Amino acid sequence: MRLNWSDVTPKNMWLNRRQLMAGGAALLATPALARIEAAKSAYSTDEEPNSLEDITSYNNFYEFGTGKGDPAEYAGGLTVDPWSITIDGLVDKPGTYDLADVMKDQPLEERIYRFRCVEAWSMVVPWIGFQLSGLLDRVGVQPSAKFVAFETLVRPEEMPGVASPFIEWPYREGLRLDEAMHPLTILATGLYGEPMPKQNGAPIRLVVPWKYGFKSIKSIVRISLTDKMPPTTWNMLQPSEYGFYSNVNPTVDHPRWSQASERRIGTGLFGGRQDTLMFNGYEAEVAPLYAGQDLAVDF
Ligand SMILES: Nc1nc2c(c(=O)[nH]1)N[C@H]1C(S)=C(S)[C@@H](COP(=O)(O)O)O[C@H]1N2
Ligand SMILES: [Mo]
Repeated sequence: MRLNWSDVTPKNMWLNRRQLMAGGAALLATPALARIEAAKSAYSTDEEPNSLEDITSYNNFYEFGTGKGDPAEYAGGLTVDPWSITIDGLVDKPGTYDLADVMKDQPLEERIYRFRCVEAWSMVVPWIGFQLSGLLDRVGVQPSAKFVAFETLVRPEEMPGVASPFIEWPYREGLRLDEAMHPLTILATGLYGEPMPKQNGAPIRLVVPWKYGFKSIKSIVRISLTDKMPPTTWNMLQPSEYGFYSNVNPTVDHPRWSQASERRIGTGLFGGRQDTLMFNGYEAEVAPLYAGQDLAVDF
């Protein structure tokens, strides 16, 4: 099932949430919530999603601090409405677009994706989002464009972490154009059928499920089409440890730790350790993107 943003606006969803809190459990099945949960995608894994509690309490979002609990503790003060995204560079229709305009006519789906952090933990997250390709098609990518660069908001008065200069803010990420256009690559605006929690990158963040989690940049305010490989935050910090591609690859270790296995967050005392899959399990879909590349060199 496909949803348009006009069917499920954040306003409706928040309204439903308020009704839900005022009216009790009987209102759980309000139409917008029920419909958004039903929007399952063929790209979803059938693995059990992590709990909302896991997904919203164990985060990396350095704009709010480096601790896993910092985003949940400090992101509450982030203003996410109004929100606009500047789309510029090698596009036919550059401009600064309101979030509602960015999402206009883009079909929303629920995508249950594996998510693998470079720190060797993983989760399964039921995202709500739309394909980045839909937005890029709408703004018109010029033939000379080869890469897409992304930037996160920098708002010191709401983001205590940006006072620390160890990252050269804004947080930046990038994809090759064919990676950006791949149907698995989404801009996510929610999870578990609700608008994106702030600690997870409200109101709109990238999700690239076959790459290490740091590629999935949060709270995006700029998308630029370029003809040169753009600088990216982790590569700028430590190029010998973090490459531009950062595809999940159990055969290419991080210089300081193995990438062969991962700890699934929330799976309890007995186990939770599992083998990491090539391209995080999305090999059939994305391996052709890298035909002819040596992934130990292009890590
Ligand atoms: N702007 C921004 N985006 C970011 C990060 C960050 O610190 N700042 N952390 C990245 C890392 S390392 C990971 S693992 C994921 C975590 O996403 P989650 O908290 O929704 O699980 O966000 C990525 N996106
Ligand atoms: Mo990460």
